[in-house]
Parts: sequence; structure tokens; C-alpha cells
Amino acid sequence: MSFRTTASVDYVEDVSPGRGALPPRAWYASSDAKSLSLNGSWRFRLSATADGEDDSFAGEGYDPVAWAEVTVPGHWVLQGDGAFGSPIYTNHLYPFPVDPPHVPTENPTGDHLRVFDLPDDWPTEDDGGAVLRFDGVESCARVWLNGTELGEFKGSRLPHEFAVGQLLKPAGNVLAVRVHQWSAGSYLEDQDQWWLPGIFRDVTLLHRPAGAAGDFFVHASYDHTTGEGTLRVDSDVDGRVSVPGLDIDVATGEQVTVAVEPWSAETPKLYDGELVTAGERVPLRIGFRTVALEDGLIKVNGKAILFKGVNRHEWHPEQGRALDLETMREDVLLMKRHNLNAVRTSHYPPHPAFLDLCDEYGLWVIDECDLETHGFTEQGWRDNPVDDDRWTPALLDRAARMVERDKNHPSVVFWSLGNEAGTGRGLTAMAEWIHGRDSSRLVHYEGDWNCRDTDVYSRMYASHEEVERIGQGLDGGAGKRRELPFIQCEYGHAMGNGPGGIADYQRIFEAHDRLQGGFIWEWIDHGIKHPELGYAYGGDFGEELHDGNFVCDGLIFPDRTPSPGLVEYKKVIEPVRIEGDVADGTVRVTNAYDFADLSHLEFEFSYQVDGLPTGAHTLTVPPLAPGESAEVKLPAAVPDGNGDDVQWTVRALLAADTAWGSMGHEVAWGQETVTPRTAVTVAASQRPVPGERLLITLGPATFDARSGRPTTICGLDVTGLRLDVWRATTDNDDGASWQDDTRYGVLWRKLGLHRMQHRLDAVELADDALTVRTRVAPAAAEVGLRTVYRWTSDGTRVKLTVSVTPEGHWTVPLPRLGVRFGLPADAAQEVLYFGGGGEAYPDTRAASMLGQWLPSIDALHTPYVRPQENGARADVRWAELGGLRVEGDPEFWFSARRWTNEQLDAARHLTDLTPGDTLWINLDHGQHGIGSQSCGPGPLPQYFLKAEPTEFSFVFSTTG
Ligand code: IPT
Repeated sequence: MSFRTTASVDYVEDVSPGRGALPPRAWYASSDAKSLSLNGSWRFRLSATADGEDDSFAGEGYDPVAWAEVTVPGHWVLQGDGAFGSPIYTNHLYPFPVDPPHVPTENPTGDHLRVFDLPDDWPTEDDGGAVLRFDGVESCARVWLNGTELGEFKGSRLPHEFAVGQLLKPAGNVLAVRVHQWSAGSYLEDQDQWWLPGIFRDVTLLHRPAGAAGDFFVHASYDHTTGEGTLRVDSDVDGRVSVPGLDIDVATGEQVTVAVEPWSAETPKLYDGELVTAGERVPLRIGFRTVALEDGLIKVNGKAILFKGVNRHEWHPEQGRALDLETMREDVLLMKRHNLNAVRTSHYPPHPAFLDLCDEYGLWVIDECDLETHGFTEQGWRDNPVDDDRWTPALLDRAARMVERDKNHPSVVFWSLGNEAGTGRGLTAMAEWIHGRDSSRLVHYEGDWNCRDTDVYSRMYASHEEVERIGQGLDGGAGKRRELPFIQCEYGHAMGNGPGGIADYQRIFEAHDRLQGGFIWEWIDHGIKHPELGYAYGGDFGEELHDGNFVCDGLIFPDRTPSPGLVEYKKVIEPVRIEGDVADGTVRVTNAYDFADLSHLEFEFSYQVDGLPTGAHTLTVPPLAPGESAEVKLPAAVPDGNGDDVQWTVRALLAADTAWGSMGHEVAWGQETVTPRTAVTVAASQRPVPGERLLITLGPATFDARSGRPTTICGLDVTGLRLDVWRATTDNDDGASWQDDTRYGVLWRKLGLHRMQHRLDAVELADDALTVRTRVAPAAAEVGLRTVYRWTSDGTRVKLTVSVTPEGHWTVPLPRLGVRFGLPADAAQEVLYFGGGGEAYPDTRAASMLGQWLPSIDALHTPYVRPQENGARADVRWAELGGLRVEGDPEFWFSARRWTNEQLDAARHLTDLTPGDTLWINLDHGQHGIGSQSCGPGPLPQYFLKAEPTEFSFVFSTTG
């Protein structure tokens, strides 16, 4: 039965969703019907084209002797050490000519083969049938069982089932699956992610006993005025529904109303139930909640909610989008532990087990359809499949497969039509079908700002100013949109260092009812583990077109370590506000939850002097209801200490273990300074003394007489001390290529701030100071910074005062402003400092908690996948390393690294950074804000580091 015709692969370029598959239905794990996982090792053969091999492999008796092996679920390009091709990363460009529905002749095609036996206890043929389920295959599959073709399908992140009962044998079943990387479906799957072909989700054989449940729809609403829930389970096959915890036992289709505890993301109460039909028992996890658009607001259980969300792609640095349950659980736990309450499943329905976890732990979900046609923007959206009736069946098929699969999850509150697909009749058809099928949820789509088909006005990356205007209802827009609530389905682009400015967004969201929060872009960096590069990104596999590290823009690193961005977000969205009123000795505690009271938290209070806590007290806070505040008296008198730099800190901690966090887990905190610090003073009592070998001595420091630069300070060798204005530009400094002339990373480099020349004008010795006069400026420019270093000493300490006066016409802010110097590499392994803990920049400093910290030098480096400026510590009063103490007046930004800023700037991957023989220290008076311009607005004006006359100083002494 071998043949080879071009006709045999016509289905690949067919716009239809496929043929042979069963209608979509709810996804569930039966209690008693047997199932057989077909995950594991499969035989595998790769062809360069869709018709490279005939289909004889699907027949019985075929011997795949020369075939390789792959693991299912998996992507073949991530297996076989490069023998099976490579991943491709593009943001929105199709990696093939745009000529829908045609795809390239070179169409990597993976034949997969698996022989399996039925377990001994598998029911016999007359006891019902069986279906074969594929939970996800990219992008088009053709399936045979025991030589019989079952059909073919597209819709990569959607389930497809085939009836196979008649074909099964007790032993030696041959399952053959041909997977094409490119198909007409690829035009609908232009999400910003790696193109990764393969059978990447589970393959399962499910026994379907006679009288099995089939499809069912759990309707479980909640009436907040009565406290009652109403349950009705509609089922294709009649049966009974029981919920023991509620004494419910009713027929399918029958409605029952009883008092219940409602489900919410904060209080995810699920009732265990069961659907029993003649042939099957199906476990149910029922959450009662009502989602409604009311008074122009998204309300759940009668209450407007605020999304504190994130966009989640499925990602694992080695498995790609083939995630195991533990990885999914890790995502949910990390989200819950960082105060997130919502997920948008950008930009496709996730593995269904992820939604089980959202039900269980409590997260609001925007379930998004597997649809994006972004690449058509290159041609002004001409030929866009969502506006072409020929594609509508495929769109409806995708909508139905999502809704039917996921309809029984209480966590899903919105259906999203897809992402970045322009506008068109196909979207309207999807929305109409969804609204008709499920009136218990709302519909989202960002791409149509007139909201023709949607129940919410959604935008991405709108500026603070615009969001504020929308909040005030001053955004204009057509009739319907004006009535709708607003969310940012994407904002705060977490690429590299950042996002900046999210605290400012949160303030705006909370100030206007119409603004119901947002979703940070995005959850995880899609870096691919790579033997030489650490983590690979676009271009690292030699792709013809790619978008570099735009694919590494998550709040967690590829290995799921939280980045400083996630820590910042956790603080910004904390569900309890703790603010002090120093004058009247009270702390104001506000419950910012939508549903929960504060009885699950306990509050701990402490003062700290010079950054060290003086003992903890319990703060008794009433169990405030959502929205309520209380003024609580401080439980202890301000400690005497040395009189200065005293703060109090209040922490809200879990009072007992919860499903997602252990007792003592910190949920929120607040801190206030009670007694401000007084800066150290140094009497300029010493005279600089010229000595031998052109050295000048001033107190505990020596200087090179020609350059005026220190050579030792307090006995430690010091090199290269000078003004530093450069930082290795962040992704947010560099901005996105399509943005305008405010991309300061680009402008700074153009001006030459990375190659400043330091002209020495004078080294002056006076009775009380050594003064070094310089001008710091880039070649070819008229702008410059007149910089004076003034050194004074009282004999044991030496003080550096830096005065900077800009000259010329400065049109850009400065990246940073401070001094840098080198110490011997072995001078220090760690630094003790009093200042803000964790990385911080002017607009990413909400989570920076004052205290004494002792990080290792290595821990001061934040491993952004593409190296860039990182690791600054804010509000540093003093720092000690290698026996040297530095005190700042005023407080300063501290950084230390084992390479220069220039080396950091040049590095493309973490593996390009190797420690040298110098430890480089930056003591900065200022840093420019971070913003979100890698895909969004830059820093707000208040976070600009303006070039203006500035003076700051540091006092150096020996520690101890
Ligand atoms: C927006 C996309 O929706 C998202 O998938 C991702 O690409 C993000 O940007 C950037 O990382 S589209 C944007 C160009 C407005």
C-alpha cells in the first residue's frame, strides 16, 4: 500500500480544521473508565518535506529498524542534539513567505510510531468503545491506527479525539502519527514564541464504556444576595449528580439551589461531587461563582474585582512547551506566593491540568484561544484569515475546542478570542458562538478597540497617562466601549531589567473603578538551555529571521528563579497596605483583597537601628473586611539607639499553613523611617603631602600626583577611580525597534556616553584638600561634564566630594552618575551594607526594604539572559567590603561586579562574562529609571536622571 502523490498532502494546506476527529467535549479524568497513557519513547523519522516518505510506515508489520527515538510529549527540534533540526524564534514575522494557505516545500515532517499492547484488564470490545486523545500537536497531524487512517487535524494547543474502539487489538497495536511543522494552521498560530513542532502534550487511549458520560457542562452560580448556589449539570448522557458536602443528589439537567460557600481566586472553595451515568463515574470539582458585567464593571459574586495578573506562556528551558504537572504546579505556587491573582493563558489554552491547579489554588483565568495572525500586519492586514470566510470554520473549531474542553473550570472567567489578529468577521463569528454557548462568562479580545465583540475594553502597553484618562472616562471612543470596564491585557514588559513604573500603574488602577487591573507581560523567559551559551534565544540557532532576546521577557528566569521584577510586582500588588503615620505613632492597615478578610494573617512589628532589628512585637490588627482600614497604635516606644536612622517594619505573615504557602510566609510589609539619619562629617584637618615616586598622601589615602587618582585607600589598592555615567544598556533602555526618538539607550550610544574621555585640567594641593579638576565628555560632541573631585581627611578617614556641572546643550538624561573604581579581585567575597535589599532602580524600588544585608559579590549579579545593567542596591547609607567602609552623603546606589560595565555591555550571553583580576565598584548618586520601553512606554519623567549641577560625597575609612 505504498504510494506517493502530491495529492496525499493536500490537507496540509487546507484551511479546514481537519477531518475524522470527534466533536469537542469536556476534558476530564474518569474515576472508573480505563485509560492508557501512550506517552513515552516513540520511534521517529524526520523528512525534509511533507511528502518525503510514503505512508507505508503506518501499516502493520512495518519495521522501523533505522528509525531514531523521541520522547512524547516533546518537540523533536529539542531532542536528538540538533540531529532533528532547530527551534526558530520570531515575534510576529512568519518564518515563511506569506501566501496563505501555502507553506514551504521544505516542511519538516516527523513520522512517529508507537506499538502498544492493551493491559490485561482492558475491557472487551463489546463493552463500549475507545477514543484516542491528542492534547497538543504542532502544527498538523495525520493519524493511523493498525493501518487504518483516522483523520488529520490542526489546532496545535487544542485536543483532538478519534473513535478507535473497532480497531484495537489486545496486543501489537500500531499507532502512526505524521506531524508536519508547517500547515495552513501555522497562519493562525503566529504567537510571539519559538516555533516548536512535535507531539508536545499527552497521547492517551480512553476506554468509553457503554453509557459513559461523554460531554457535560457544570453550571454552578452564586447569588451573593442570598448566599445560595445553584447547580445544574447538563450531560449528553443522563445520570445523577451528587455533592455529598451539600447533600445534593439530583438528576442531570435538574437544577438545585442550596446555601454554599462561593468560589473566588482568594477563597477557592471547591466541592467534590460526582456525575454518575450508566457506564461511568466522573469526579467533579465544583466552584460556585457568578461572573457578570454590571454597572460597567466586571463583577464576580456581586463584587468588582481587580486583576493582578500575568501572561503565561507554557515554558520549560529543556522541554519547551511540553510541561509536566510539577512544573505547572510550580508556576501556580510561585504566582500565589507572589500575590498574583490572575493569569491570561497567552496565547492559547494551556495544558488542561494547569486549569485544575487554578481552580484548586485560586487564580482568575482569561482562557485564550489558539489564534494569532500578527504577521499580516506587515501587509496592512490584507488577506488576514480572520476576515476571510474560508477560514471561519477553522476559527469556530478552535473556539469550540477551547470552550468545550475548559467550560467546567470555575477559575475561567473570560474567554479570549486570541491575540493580535487584527479585526474581522471570523472573530465576530467566534464571539457570537461563544456567547451563545456559554452565557456565564465574558468575552475578551484586545485587537478591536471598538469592542464590537467583547465585554471589556482591553489594551496593551498603554501609557500611564492614557490609562489614567481611560479611568476618568475621557478616552473618547465609540458608544459601546464607553460603557465597558478596562483592563490592560499586557503591560509592564518584563524583558531584561524591569519592568519599571508598575507601582505607578497600580496606583492608577486602584484610583478608578473602571480600571480593573492588568497582566504583566510575561511570566517566564523562554530561554533554551544550551551547552555553550547558558540560555539560547532568537538567532542562536542560525535562524534566517529572528527577534533575538525579545523572547526572554519574563518575571522569572528560564530555570524559574524569580527575577527582581517578580519581587517588585509582589510588593506592588500586595493585598494589605501598611502605611505609617510617624507623627501620631500609628500604622494604618488596609485590606486590599476583594473577598478575603485578614484573619489568615498575623502582623509582626519591629524597630531597626542602623538597619538591625531590635526585637519583634505582635501587632494586633482587627480582621478587616475587604476595603476596610484600621489605625493601629505602634506597640513599642521608639528605641534610643544612637538617635539616628531608625525605621519600623510591619510584616503581614500567613498565620497558618495554606495550600500554597507555609506559616510565616510574608504576604505584605510596610516600613517607615522614624528618625532620619544624620550624615557623617569629616573635619578637613589634614594636608595633602607630596612624597616620593610622585605619590601624594592624604590621611589614609595615597594618590598618583599626575592623575590625581587614588592608588590606595585605607591600605587597599584602588584603580581607575573616576566619574562614570555609562550603564550597559538594558532592554528597556534600548527600546523596541519600532519606537520613536525617545529610546535613550540608542541616543546615549549615539552621543557617545559609553566612550567618555576624561581630560585632566588640574591637580591642586591646598592646606585642607586635594582637588582634581576634569572635564568628562564624548568625542565629537560639545556637551560635557565639568567634574571636580575634592579629597579631604581628618587623619583616619578620607572624604571624596564630587561636583558635576554639565556644559553645553544636553538633550538626554544620563544613564547613571557616580564614581567607579577597581579593587583587587580577592579583596572581597561579600559586602555588608545598610540600604535597600535586592536589586532596585528609581522606578523599580517598591520592594527595596531597608536593613543590613550581606550578599556575596556573586549574588549582586542578576543573571538576565542577555547581560545588561543590573544589581544596583538603593538607599545605601554605608557599605563595607574588603576592610573598607564607604558612607554616602546623601545615600547612594551600590553595585559591585567582577567585570567592567563595558564588558557587561558587550556580552550577549551570560557565558560571555568571566571574572577578571579586578572587582569593580560603582557608587552612584543617581540612576536613570528603567521604564518598559522594550515594548511600551519609557520611564515617567520623575525617574529621569537629568544632567544638572550635582554634588555628592563619600567617606572612606577602615571597617571595625
Ligand atoms: C505583544 C504581543 O501580544 C505579545 O505576544 C508579545 O509579543 C508582546 O507584545 C511583546 O513581548 S504585541 C506588541 C508588539 C504590541
